[in-house]
Amino acid sequence: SQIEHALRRADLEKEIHLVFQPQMNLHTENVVRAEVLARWNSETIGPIEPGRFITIAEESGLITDISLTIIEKAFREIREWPVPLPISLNLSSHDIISKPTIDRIIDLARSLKVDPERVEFEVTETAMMADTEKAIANLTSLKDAGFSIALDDFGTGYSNFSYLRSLPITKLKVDRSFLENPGDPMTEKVLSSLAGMARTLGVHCLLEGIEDEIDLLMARRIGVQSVQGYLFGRPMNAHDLLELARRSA
Ligand code: G
Ligand code: G
Ligand code: MN
Ligand code: NA
Repeated sequence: SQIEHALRRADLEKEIHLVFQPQMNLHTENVVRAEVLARWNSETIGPIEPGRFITIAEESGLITDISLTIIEKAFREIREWPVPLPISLNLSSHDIISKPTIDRIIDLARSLKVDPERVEFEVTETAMMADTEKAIANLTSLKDAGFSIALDDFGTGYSNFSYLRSLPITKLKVDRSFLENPGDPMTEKVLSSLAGMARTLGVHCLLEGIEDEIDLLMARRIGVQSVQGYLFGRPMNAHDLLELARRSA
């Protein structure tokens, strides 16, 4: 495709940049972390949505370079921040099953002197399905190196309790699709049971997709620890993120 061709020829260092979306502690309303989201502005075809270019990169074998470029950029960025705000980074399915990629990530943090305690990786249930055993082994290596792991898009897969318990995760990120019908009585029941699952597993729970006060009240009722969504901020540049973090502190 045209996008794949442009991606192959792209100067990733130059054409990919990062934006950051704040995650707030629900009780204090401080910024407690930021999710790193990649943006690709192709020199030849203009801006392409990450949902599209990440998928094409996975299908065409370009994802490893792209993921490592994003991760290295993020590590170099956060070293310069005046406050040690933690981040989370999305891993794709290929990254999770590739031991060389995982080892490279651990090396990068070491050589750039980034504290792994500041870095969380987000993985989806679907991304792990390709090879669950390898995924668990690699995520365990990341966790042993000091990184934390969040299960992204939680609730949209088929994970049962015993499977979830076998994963080296420290957080569940409840998918934002559950907030599409906040007026529906079923919404609160479903969200409560997902948050209850996090409590039973003894892991942190974040609710995504908070767009208005109604969503925020729902988050408070179901009892999650943190929230993310347009109400607190769209993905933004590092300067704006740090300013927001400073103001909320
Ligand atoms: O910001 P939003 O439209 O930016 O992102 C769309 C989708 O692309 C989300 O599902 C998000 O997880 C994914 N995405 C954004 N940045 C990255 C990235 O750096 N790596 C991977 N694997 N996925 C990303
Ligand atoms: O979980 P995932 O990595 O898929 O989430 C990142 C995506 O979610 C990005 O595309 C981001 O822009 C989007 N997003 C973040 N907050 C909100 C929100 O409040 N509403 C909607 N509709 N999308 C959001
Ligand atoms: Mn994510
Ligand atoms: Na998600």
